[in-house]
Amino acid sequence: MRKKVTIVGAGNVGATAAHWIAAKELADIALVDVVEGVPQGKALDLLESMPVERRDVQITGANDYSQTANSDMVVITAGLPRKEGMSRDDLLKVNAKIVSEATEQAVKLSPNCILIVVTNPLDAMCEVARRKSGFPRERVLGMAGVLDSARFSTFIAAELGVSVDNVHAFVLGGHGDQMVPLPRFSTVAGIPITELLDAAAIDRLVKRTASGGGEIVKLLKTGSAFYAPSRSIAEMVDAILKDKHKILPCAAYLQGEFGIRDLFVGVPCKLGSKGLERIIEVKLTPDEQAALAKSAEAVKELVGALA
Ligand code: TXD
Repeated sequence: MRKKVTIVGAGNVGATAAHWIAAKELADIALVDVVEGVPQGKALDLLESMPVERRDVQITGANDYSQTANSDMVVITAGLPRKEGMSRDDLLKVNAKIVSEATEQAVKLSPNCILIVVTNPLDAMCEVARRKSGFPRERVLGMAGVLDSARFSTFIAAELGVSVDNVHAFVLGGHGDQMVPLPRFSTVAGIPITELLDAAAIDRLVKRTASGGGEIVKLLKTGSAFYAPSRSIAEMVDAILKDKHKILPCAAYLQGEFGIRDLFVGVPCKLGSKGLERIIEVKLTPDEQAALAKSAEAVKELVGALA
């Protein structure tokens, strides 16, 4: 039987993730959104592109969860953007309610699914989904690290004038400005970038990566990045559905790894059909460890404000 992926939130990120997943023929897709007609319309439009693409994938859209039953994976992108006059905490609470409801509804019909949380603030929303689902940590992951490392890779490749295919960037920590890039583990054709770029250049690329989301928001004016985020979701879906045992940076619930406990933080994760198979721990320098601890502290604060 074909695999099935539910995507909650048929906005920019959710609908474009559906596009990548369908184009790669990874799974049938059920799109869910609260806006009447939008998940139905986008699902039908995408379905009608499949004969041209020559892919056999079923794509449905609905305002309820009836078509999501028995999904192998559920991706949660539902949420509201921050509006004027809204504090970070207000947004946290609004999106926590949305993610909590989405989790509850989705896991009722797909009790064995693997959850991928995308909604911001990412690491805190992962905790909401973990609590609500009651799933073990193997089946609750957050997408952010694949995106952050893709942005870092883009800038490294451009700086050195080499193929993106040669670049492997390594990031830890929370999403966006909480990111902890590790240049000594970021390589070009196996060579650490610390051998190829001076400290000032690396610092410049790191800063651009950490504010990569903001750079896109500034250009778009309305809305935020969605091509790279949605492609990053498809990467995690591919690794899991194809049982690839692929190591990708993801938000995972740490249980003492990297000296952090009971918190979602971005770390290298081996992904396979069971979801999280293993967290890959590396020895950090005191500076890197301190940056990661600071990143974890920010997540802890947000999780504390959830109650
Ligand atoms: O790296 C990352 N994790 C991120 C996260 C990268 C990019 C975007 N990131 C976050 O994903 C972003 O901050 C948002 O919290 C989500 C979704 O971003 P997107 O750009 O797709 O936002 P949209 O276009 O506003 O889409 C959100 C959709 C919209 O269609 C709403 O109607 C829908 O969510 N929505 C709901 N769907 C289902 N159920 C409920 N309750 C609901 N509420 C809103």
